[in-house]
Amino acid sequence: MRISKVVHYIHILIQFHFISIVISQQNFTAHYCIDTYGNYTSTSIYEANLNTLFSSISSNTQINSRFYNFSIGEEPDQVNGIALCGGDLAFQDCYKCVNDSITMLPRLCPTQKEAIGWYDNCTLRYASRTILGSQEEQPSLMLMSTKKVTNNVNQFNQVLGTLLSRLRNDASKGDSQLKFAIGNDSYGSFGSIYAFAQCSPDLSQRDCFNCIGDYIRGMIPSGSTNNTGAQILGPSCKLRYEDYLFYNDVPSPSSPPTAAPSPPTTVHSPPSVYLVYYVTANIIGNETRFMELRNNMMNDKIAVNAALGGSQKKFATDYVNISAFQTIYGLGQCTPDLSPTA
Ligand SMILES: *[C@@H]1O[C@H](CO)[C@@H](O)[C@H](O)[C@H]1NC(C)=O
Ligand SMILES: *[C@@H]1O[C@H](CO)[C@@H](O)[C@H](O)[C@H]1NC(C)=O
Ligand SMILES: *[C@@H]1O[C@H](CO)[C@@H](O)[C@H](O)[C@H]1NC(C)=O
Ligand SMILES: *[C@@H]1O[C@H](CO)[C@@H](O)[C@H](O)[C@H]1NC(C)=O
Ligand SMILES: *[C@@H]1O[C@H](CO)[C@@H](O)[C@H](O)[C@H]1NC(C)=O
Ligand SMILES: *[C@@H]1O[C@H](CO)[C@@H](O)[C@H](O)[C@H]1NC(C)=O
Ligand SMILES: *[C@@H]1O[C@H](CO)[C@@H](O)[C@H](O)[C@H]1NC(C)=O
Ligand SMILES: *[C@@H]1O[C@H](CO)[C@@H](O)[C@H](O)[C@H]1NC(C)=O
Ligand SMILES: CC(=O)N[C@H]1CO[C@H](CO)[C@@H](O)[C@@H]1O
Repeated sequence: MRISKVVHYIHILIQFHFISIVISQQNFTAHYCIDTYGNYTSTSIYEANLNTLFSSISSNTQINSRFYNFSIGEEPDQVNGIALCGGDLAFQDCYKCVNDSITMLPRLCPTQKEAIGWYDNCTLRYASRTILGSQEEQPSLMLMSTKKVTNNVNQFNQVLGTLLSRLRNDASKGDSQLKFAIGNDSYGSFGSIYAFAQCSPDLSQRDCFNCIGDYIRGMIPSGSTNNTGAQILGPSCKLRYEDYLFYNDVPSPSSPPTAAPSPPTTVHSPPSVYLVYYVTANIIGNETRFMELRNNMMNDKIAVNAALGGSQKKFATDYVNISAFQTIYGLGQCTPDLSPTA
């Protein structure tokens, strides 16, 4: 899990009352346990169906896929699931990630009929309702590098914008097994941008295009950014860019061939400090005000208070009420050996 190499985090958590969220520290990058569509008990048919499904996956050692779509049982106890790996991932890494997911997710969400978990390498979702083919942009989370582009910000944004819209086009033109694109470009002599876009391949071309488009706008709200990296993880699509090579640089990602390829070589530079935003639903009301409240809390209160911590603890939490029913929760932490300005 690449994100586990991130030593310093700032988390923001926006919590709605109808959904329960747990941040997993060591395993998933994040996961959501969703009880909106019901709960199950430990002797229910739903649980039996879930277990049937999991054992059919974990006992299968012949999987040549990066997209798992499954459905077990009859309504109202039907379990529908989708697991999706990065198009740059070798099949054996994909299988391992899916196998890890089916172990972890029901453990973390032992009663909720619906759940979603993201690893860097794969996403697992299951639900009692039909999820195949439907474009869903929430729950999602955004992670943003706190490292800033300081030179040629305009050129950076121009190159980034062009690269992301190219990947949006390329990914949405994929087939029913793979909707995925990676690419890189450089801005002048200043640096490189590497980017990754992927949709669940059961999405239509149009839905994929829209999903990635909305995430591009979420990532670059006013059409301009100075973050050197960011990513948005969602149920139906995933978008990420960094100033270092973070994916497996496969020459021509295509539909899975019949034989599993050997694992591609990977270069991972250590990521920098990350801001993490968890968003469980579309922002209700004034988005500008939301961003303002969020940024003020993170930059003025949490970052400052965490930095003021001693050599044993650099940690701060805070929250701000947006309205009577919507609250932003924030958490910031550095390893305590860092200097306050780092
Ligand atoms: C994720 O995939 C990479 C290859 O891209 C692999 O090296 C790594 O071990 C995988 N991570 C986990 C937690 O399986
Ligand atoms: C599921 O259980 C939680 C508490 O365990 C409860 O708050 C929630 O309302 C339940 N959901 C449904 C749809 O019954
Ligand atoms: C899948 O996960 C199970 C449970 O964690 C483990 O026992 C099994 O060895 C895993 N299978 C593979 C092929 O990794
Ligand atoms: C894209 O990345 C590859 C591999 O790191 C590198 O060889 C190539 O020069 C890069 N291209 C641009 C335009 O940055
Ligand atoms: C999902 O699985 C069902 C049943 O196995 C299959 O008929 C269907 O074609 C699959 N859909 C996709 C998009 O792979
Ligand atoms: C990055 O952009 C923000 C908002 O536009 C601005 O307030 C900040 O000063 C910029 N940071 C750097 C290092 O340029
Ligand atoms: C949204 O919030 C911003 C900043 O608080 C404010 O300037 C703007 O007028 C608000 N827009 C609406 C439609 O209320
Ligand atoms: C925020 O809302 C909660 C619950 O609605 C309330 O208890 C708390 O006092 C509010 N805090 C502030 C700072 O307004
Ligand atoms: C691979 C890994 O990090 N597994 C951890 C998942 O989380 C549990 C409980 O927090 C740990 O015990 C595992 O070691």
